[in-house]
Amino acid sequence: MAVSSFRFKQSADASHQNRLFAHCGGGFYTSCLVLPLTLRRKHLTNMSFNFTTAGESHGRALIATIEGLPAGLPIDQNFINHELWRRQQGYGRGGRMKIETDTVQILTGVRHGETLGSPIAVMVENRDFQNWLDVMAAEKPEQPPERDRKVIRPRPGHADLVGGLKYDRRDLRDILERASARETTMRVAVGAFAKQLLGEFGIELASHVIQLGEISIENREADWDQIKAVYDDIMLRCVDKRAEDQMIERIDKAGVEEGDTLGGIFEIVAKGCPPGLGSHTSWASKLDGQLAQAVMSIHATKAVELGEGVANAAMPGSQVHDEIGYKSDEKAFYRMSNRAGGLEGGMTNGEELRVRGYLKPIATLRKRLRSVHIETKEVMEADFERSDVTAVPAAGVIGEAMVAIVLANAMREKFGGDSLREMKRNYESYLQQVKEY
Ligand code: EPS
Repeated sequence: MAVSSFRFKQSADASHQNRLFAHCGGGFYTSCLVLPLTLRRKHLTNMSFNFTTAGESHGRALIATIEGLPAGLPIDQNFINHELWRRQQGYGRGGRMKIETDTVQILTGVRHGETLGSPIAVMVENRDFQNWLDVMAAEKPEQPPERDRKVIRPRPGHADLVGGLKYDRRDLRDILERASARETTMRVAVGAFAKQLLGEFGIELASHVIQLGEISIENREADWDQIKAVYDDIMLRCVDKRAEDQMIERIDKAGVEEGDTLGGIFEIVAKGCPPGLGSHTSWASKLDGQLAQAVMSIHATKAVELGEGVANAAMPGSQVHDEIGYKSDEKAFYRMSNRAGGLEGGMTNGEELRVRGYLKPIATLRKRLRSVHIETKEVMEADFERSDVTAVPAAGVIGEAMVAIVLANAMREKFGGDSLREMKRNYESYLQQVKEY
């Protein structure tokens, strides 16, 4: 089964611990030094947030395992299910979303509503699997399925062809089942755990759609309250209702009249981050780089922007950099603007974090593009079954999850602790240090 994993490299602290451990025991531990970094890391500390997902789009179920949450974190299953529900909303989704009602089952690592500090395993069943029992069976069928649902005309823009070449599969379903954005269900489930950790420290996330196809909201400087107000919208999670009406019309035109698909831009905002998550000291610890990788890994995302990064490239420095002020009553530094999107030197600076993802249009088109039959090599139209016209609002929810995961990891690396109480103590003491600066 195909497996994707998202594992952060170790922090400076963790590598220090490894060195200490390696030196205290002679021969065996010294030999540990030559093991791959992640292998040593994994067995020595639980101070980073890791997850792995597994599952095919029409297979029996989707699975995720999570490591690195402290013990004693309250977990609300209703919240996880609500986040899964949010990912399924949005005007322009296809027929599949009418079949699925994604619901999480927590299999391990949580007891009586609190984490145990042990690995957590979660599962979401694919209802559609009942319609794919023979096609997706794990065992080799005695007779070929009545309808084999083979994919042999790769879709331009999808993983089909290059995946088939690389993995040497002659039915491209073997590629598309895992390349499908269905996998993001588990990222949202994992992100809901990350959000619950962050919530304990007053960090909240939300997202909104700022562009769909060529239609953009008028004022892109939407504030937190406006974005939070559309958190549960079922249409496009757009703060500008006039633009949203136009977007809906555009989706109807693309989907019904043209058989086409649309991309767009979503923005994620994280409020309440302390200054100093991430680090300027090495490329891998820079939080901006981690955020870009995490959001870029969302299906169909082709560009990531931090703050006003794109517009800033065309402006003089005096109009770009956020001037620094100080609030004596709160003993806190602040920025007079936030064009940097809350990040300086690869670290959070205490302002709102703003991350944008740019999506290309979905690659499964009713208006078929030219492709080549992988067996006969004849030029013909690409395969099509059913598709979403657009998934920009869903991508925003997935983006929230990915940003939450990056932040949860940064919080675990900085504040550690085996229990939530210990982690909170470390956090409070750091805030005091910042205040006294
Ligand atoms: C997807 C194709 C559609 C989408 C799917 C992603 O599914 P199906 O092939 O079953 O019609 O609905 O997204 C989801 C199932 C989901 O949960 O988001 C694709 O090819 O990527």
